[in-house]
Amino acid sequence: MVRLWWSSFIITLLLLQLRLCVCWSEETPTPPLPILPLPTYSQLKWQQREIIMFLHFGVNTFTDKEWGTGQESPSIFNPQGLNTAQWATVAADAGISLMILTAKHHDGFCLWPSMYTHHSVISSPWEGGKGDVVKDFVNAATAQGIDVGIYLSPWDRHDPRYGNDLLYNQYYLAQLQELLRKYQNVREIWFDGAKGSNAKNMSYYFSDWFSMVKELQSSINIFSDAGPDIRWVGDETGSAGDTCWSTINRTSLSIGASNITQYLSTGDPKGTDWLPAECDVSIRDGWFWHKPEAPKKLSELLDIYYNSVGKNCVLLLNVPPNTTGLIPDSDAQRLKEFKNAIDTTFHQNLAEDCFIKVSSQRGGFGAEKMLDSDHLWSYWVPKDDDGEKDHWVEVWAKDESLRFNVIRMQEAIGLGQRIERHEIYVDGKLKIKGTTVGYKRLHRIDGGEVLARVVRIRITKARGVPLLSSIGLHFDPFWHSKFTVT
Ligand code: FUL
Repeated sequence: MVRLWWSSFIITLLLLQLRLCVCWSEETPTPPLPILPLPTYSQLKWQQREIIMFLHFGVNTFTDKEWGTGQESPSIFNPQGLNTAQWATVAADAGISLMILTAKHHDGFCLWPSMYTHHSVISSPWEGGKGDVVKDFVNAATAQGIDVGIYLSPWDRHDPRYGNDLLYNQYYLAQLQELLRKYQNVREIWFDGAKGSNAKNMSYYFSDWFSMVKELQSSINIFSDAGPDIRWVGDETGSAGDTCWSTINRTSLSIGASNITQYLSTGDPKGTDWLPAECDVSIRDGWFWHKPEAPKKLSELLDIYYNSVGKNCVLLLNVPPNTTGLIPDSDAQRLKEFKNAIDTTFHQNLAEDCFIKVSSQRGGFGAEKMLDSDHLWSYWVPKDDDGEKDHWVEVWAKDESLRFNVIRMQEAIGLGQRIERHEIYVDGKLKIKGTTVGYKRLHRIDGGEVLARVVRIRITKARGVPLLSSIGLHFDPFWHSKFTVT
């Protein structure tokens, strides 16, 4: 009797488990666990911008200098045709979603009527001392749906308080509060680490500054050599390391230190902080406008794009207004060409018309996820329990061979950056050996275009199971075989 009872008990249990299994298998498959550290919401938004416009404008525009002395008379600041709406139109035409203005550069001259100094537009003849470039800039950008950012140079060669830690930090913090209380929704604030070799000794109270910024605007991204939200890439050529992690150890960084540029450029796979890199470079030689200079050639800008955005970074491209207060036509025109070249190359993804094979896939996260328009939250997940270390994707031409010269890969960085090493084979031949991928990795095929039946992307090393959110095969008509990949 007891045995019979036991048997029916066990059978009931088994049936129950079976029912549970059936129910579970009907549930939507869940995403894999993330691998820390992860980006914040604001960092993700920032990464998707890809290109940001920088505007260096101030007394240097009128003195033909890069670093003002701080002794400039405000009377020289007189941009008679200043038109911030033109800046915003140039940015909008270039597809830019964020513009950052030098509210104050190293010379200390303020482009807004700060109540804490007279060294500003108040003392200039422009608009009879009643003008406010920062206000005009914010209004013009907002009118075009463009977000704004502010550069407030810590190094100040004009203010007499510079060199007195307490007084200058109070002054600097007062101006931060002034700007961030007046202008809501500032998306990026730029803390520059530059300081001349003969500058006065000065300790900046960074912790106070950063806390104050976040108190006033919690969704802002703070840029500096050491973050806390965006890091400098370590050079001003618009170029990231071939390996570029968005992760790094912030404790190894300090603002203004010259011996960390290599670490800034590559990041650190073991880093405990999510701190993606921004590549700042100017469309001209100088940061400020100088009459004899001309904008870079389109091919140079495209090299910069592939070396920054194409290596998991955001490009911060400086386009300086001239003494009239306008972005020169030559630069506006070059920006349009730049946007047009990028659109032409990437609007068509040849992989969309191909057969896609993958090494394995977790239910609900198939290969098709790499071909939709969501490059963050829709992704392919290989099985992680099949003992297979080598995960791969193959793109097979359906009819005619594929003609392309650019390969695009994107990781689902919302769940952490994972890929450490990858290889790309074209018709069985190893064409590319790469390392990190991150938000976006672009490979231009050395030697120009190829015609191929099959492209195989192998992920040979990753932190955990790799997650690809998008892949693409593209044809860049501006990429010629005479160029070599830098
Ligand atoms: C540097 C500054 O010294 C340059 O003048 C420029 O503003 C550049 C973006 O950052 O550190």
